[in-house]
Amino acid sequence: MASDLHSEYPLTEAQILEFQSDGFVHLCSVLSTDTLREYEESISACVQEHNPLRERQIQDRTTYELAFIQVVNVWLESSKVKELVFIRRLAQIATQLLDVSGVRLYHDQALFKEPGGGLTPWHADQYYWPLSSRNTCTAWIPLQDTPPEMGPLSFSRRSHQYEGGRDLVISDESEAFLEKDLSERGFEYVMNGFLLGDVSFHYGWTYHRAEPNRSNLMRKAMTIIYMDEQMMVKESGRTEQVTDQKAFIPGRLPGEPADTALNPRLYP
Ligand SMILES: O=C(O)CCC(=O)C(=O)O
Repeated sequence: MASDLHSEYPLTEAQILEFQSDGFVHLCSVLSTDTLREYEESISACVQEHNPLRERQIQDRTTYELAFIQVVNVWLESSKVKELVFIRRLAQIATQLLDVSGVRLYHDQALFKEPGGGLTPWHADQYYWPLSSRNTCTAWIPLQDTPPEMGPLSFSRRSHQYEGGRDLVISDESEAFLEKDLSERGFEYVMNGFLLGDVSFHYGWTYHRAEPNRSNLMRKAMTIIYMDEQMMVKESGRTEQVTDQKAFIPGRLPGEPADTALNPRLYP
């Protein structure tokens, strides 16, 4: 097992402040290329086995389905992938960025954008989450170098402070509304390529998107979603949040801790 899975990554005060004020941070050389090559194979095998779009012809797909192949809680499918999701270094970074005492897993997802795959529309993840506070973040881990033409994750700087559009599901409508609204309000669009080993972290309320994959290679990314270890389940009438609650915090009711067997504490 690679040593970077368990040692800590020294974050500077400036990087923590950048995350908290911009809503995201792009960190370089967080994981070694050897580590990622080792895990890429296991994640790809799980995506191939559980690909929910296998039977869906391109012309029949929705915008969401054209954006990526999505497989959730991959750690439950493979002990190898579980090693990566439980990686101490990433959970330590999430804990420090969120400035909390520790973090639990909300869930993980592999997001593979196919060659020629469409854009990921503007959205904020927390729209979907029945969670009581904003202390959540996602680590976006590309599994190969991801230059702009492959559709790296991109962000709207400081948009986690902005509440407009928070009732929009990922869709053509969220893309059209937020593209115009965020730019008219002066939020800066930040799109940079990633090298293998780079990892970005963004708050659950930070608006983000990804360009289409214009290359002829699969854009493979693994994501790990962390939440404050003190997180509670929030009362919600939103269908997507009720669905998420059943899938990712099964058996817990609003007002109870989000600490089921699917939400192990990953740090400290
Ligand atoms: O990988 C993508 O295209 C989108 C990823 C995303 O929305 C996320 O990780 O929150």
